[in-house]
Amino acid sequence: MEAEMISHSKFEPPTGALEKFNDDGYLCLHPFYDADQLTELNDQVERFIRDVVPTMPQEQVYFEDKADMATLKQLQKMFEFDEYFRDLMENGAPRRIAEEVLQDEVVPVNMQYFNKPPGIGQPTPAHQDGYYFHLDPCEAVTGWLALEDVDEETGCIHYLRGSHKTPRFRPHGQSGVLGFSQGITDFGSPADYANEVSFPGTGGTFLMHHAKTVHWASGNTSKTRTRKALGFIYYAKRAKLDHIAKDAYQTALDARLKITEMI
Ligand SMILES: O=C(O)CCC(=O)C(=O)O
Repeated sequence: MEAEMISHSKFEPPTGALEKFNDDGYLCLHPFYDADQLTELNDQVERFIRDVVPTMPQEQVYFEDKADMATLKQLQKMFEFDEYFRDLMENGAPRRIAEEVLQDEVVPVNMQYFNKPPGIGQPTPAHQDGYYFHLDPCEAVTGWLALEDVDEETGCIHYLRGSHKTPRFRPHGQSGVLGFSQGITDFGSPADYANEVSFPGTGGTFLMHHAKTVHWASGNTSKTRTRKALGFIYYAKRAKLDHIAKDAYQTALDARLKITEMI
């Protein structure tokens, strides 16, 4: 099925996007999708949750409370289960921006749904995505699309400007947070907060960050509002995946989540 209103072919990244991305380690584009497009996207997400999620393996569906289906917090690999989201991932504007900022062809790797349910949505620990991508060189991006208005109360994204420029990853360790299993263990110094930028915004706002950019979000303390978003992960073609390290990491993670009964 073709996306109905999401225009794919016409999109061109704005002038200066590459320079800004290279300087800061992220981009913020808004409004990226207008109100009609956002309605379409939200309708499709609702359909996916109703019709497709029940057919997905449990490793790819995370709940804050797995006894309560209303607390759905994260979905993995949406584009592998559904034509609409495959088309969006493979042919949509996020891919065009990824190609521009990585200056390469890209490989679509993961499309995720992120929700922080009201009152119980947990914080996203500070992390660098590349730490668990296992790429050499670490050339990859994550796009993040707000499906609704987001602010500090519901848990907007925070970036550490320029943090993608450091040659090594920060030390990471198990965070205990389902869906964000690794967090930076020495995060939180005044130097960390000196370059902090946060992105409250309206639904349709689109962010993209480099795989080395440090980012985090607080939990959702609103009693009534959700915080729904889509994530788009693309690897640069020149980035080589260490399959052995990646598979070992994924197998250990899935086993740990099952043992601890988190999934
Ligand atoms: O949605 C969030 O809170 C965090 C998303 C994230 O860490 C990512 O897309 O890399």
